[in-house]
Amino acid sequence: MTPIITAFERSPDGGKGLARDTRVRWALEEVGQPYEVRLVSFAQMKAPGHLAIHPFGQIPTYEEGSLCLFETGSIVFHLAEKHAGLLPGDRDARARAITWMFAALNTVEPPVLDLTTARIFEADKPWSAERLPLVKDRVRATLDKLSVYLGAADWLDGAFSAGDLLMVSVLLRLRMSGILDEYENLAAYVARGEARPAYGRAFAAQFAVNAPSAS
Ligand code: GTB
Repeated sequence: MTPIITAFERSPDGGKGLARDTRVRWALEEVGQPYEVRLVSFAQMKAPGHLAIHPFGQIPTYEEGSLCLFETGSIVFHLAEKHAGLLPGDRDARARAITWMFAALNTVEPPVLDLTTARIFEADKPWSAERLPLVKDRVRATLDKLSVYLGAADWLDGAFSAGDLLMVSVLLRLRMSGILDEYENLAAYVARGEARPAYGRAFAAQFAVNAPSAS
């Protein structure tokens, strides 16, 4: 059965691959699972048909027969449990990889999202210039520790895992701010993730839909 995911009909990022369907596409590509995509407009996301599978009216979703999932982390975890390649077999190593999935989404992503909000959506506010440095420093406080932990390792805990997939995806959102380049090892870590053939296929698939030149 070919799973179906949802993605923006046209992502506001113009094909940079920052919307969360790219994470799900990447996981599907890593495990070699073909998939179909249903593109949805903002209006469709808020309509009853989509709300029946995503209570908050967002993308991505994942449908596999009668199973409907939302929340990117849950979808990636489902794929990692169902297929080989994204979680180690050893019980303890698996628990650590899952811990990194949570760390990416619960510890690292919140300040990163806050920075996106501050840079893009609050840029015209009178208090923006005063607040932005504080928000950037909160991102740095997290990245300082992540950078020390990663050190010279290729991945967070041995082999590439779903934890790395989500962490690289979160860090990618920092590139435009310039903060990622302040951390040589984290920038190299993200580049390693992007160099994976599965990421390349996922990126190309979303780019084909969202690139400014796409019809
Ligand atoms: N916790 C949920 C998950 O992890 O799946 C969050 C899902 C979510 O925020 N989805 C966003 C969405 O549907 C798309 S990814 N937003 C529409 C809405 O809420 O009405 C967020 C996103 C959008 C665009 C960019 N971008 O242009 O760079 C980046 C990220």
